Amino acid sequence: MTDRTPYAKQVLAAQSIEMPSWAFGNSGTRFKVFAQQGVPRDPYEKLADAAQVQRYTGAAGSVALHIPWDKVEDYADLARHAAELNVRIGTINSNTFQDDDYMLGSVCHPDAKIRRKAVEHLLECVDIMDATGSTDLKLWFADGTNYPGQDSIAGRQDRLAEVLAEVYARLGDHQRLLLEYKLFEPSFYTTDVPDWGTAYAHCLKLGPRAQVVIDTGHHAPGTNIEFIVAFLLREGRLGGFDFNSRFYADDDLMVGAADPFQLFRIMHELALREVILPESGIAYMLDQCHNIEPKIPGQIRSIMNVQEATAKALLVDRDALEAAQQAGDVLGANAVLMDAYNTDVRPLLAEVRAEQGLDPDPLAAYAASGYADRIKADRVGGSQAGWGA
Ligand code: LRH
Ligand code: MN
Ligand code: MN
Repeated sequence: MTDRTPYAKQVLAAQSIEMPSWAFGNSGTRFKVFAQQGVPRDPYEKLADAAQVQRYTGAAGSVALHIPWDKVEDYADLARHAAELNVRIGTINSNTFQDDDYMLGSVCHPDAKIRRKAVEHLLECVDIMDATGSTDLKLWFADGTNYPGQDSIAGRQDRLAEVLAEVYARLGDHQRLLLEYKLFEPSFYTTDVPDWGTAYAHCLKLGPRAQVVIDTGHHAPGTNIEFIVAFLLREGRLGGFDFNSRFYADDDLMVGAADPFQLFRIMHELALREVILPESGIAYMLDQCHNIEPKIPGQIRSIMNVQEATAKALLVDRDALEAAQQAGDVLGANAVLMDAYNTDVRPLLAEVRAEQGLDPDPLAAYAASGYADRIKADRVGGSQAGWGA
């Protein structure tokens, strides 16, 4: 049996997961946003909090922005601030779902004037990418309908295709368009980008720099997400992930909290193809809200959960797996996977951290730092993540 530990350690030391700026602001459900003390008052402070996660995990090197939640005067200055804090600005997420104008949709709206407004916003997001050095534009559309007959299903696809083509044409050669799908919500009858197939078909028409984003909370119960991962990877159209976990719908809970085995199965498909590291071009992001738990520790825990699933996936004995598969040894092949999943990788990750000069226990180190008390004292009147704003 090959000792996969040195290889796993090497990959884990270089892994980087992107944090969402919105994880650091107040958030909640449509019933209530619970305000926590010390939350950031502006995007600069969100980056400062994100930098704490990077400081204690060493595996969270970038922060996704959401526009206009993270609107600032000078985006180049925000990027400089990020660099000083040892983080980078990552994906730029557009927001065409919170204006009254978008009641009947944004890029699929029947009225060309509303579609134009949405396109202008998306183009502004590309300007922000230019200013911050971000390479990825992430599009999620809340567009859809609530009632049969409300609008033309096919007509809405035509409008969507037209808008996507205009935005794609504006991208630089080094920039990508990442299209995210979601089964339902806020629309309940039709959703204009409801699944990976629809997203994939639009991306194919656009060109190679259009790729699909998998938000792990955006599927019907029981969906085999690792199949989608394997398929899109094979086609070169897997752009990235919005990691989170769900018990029911789009719960946005901490990744790996609800179903760590599913996260492992996803990471296994990625580990097999050796696309865990940033050079692979796959954007590994968290898309979560910490409604009732403290936010910085919530992000630290999430990063650790991804690291644990990754470590287990990297430990899968691929030679033994392949041999069992070739031999038609169903139970043997399954056992190889389960052996890796059932390994306690926490000591291995503690070693990886210690070798990087980090505390082996990121949560304890953060708790001991006194940062949480400092921000509670210093910041009064923090802002909301955007949800319920
Ligand atoms: C939509 C979504 C999308 C948004 C984010 C805040 O449910 O997953 O990625 O940008 O939540
Ligand atoms: Mn998402
Ligand atoms: Mn979501």
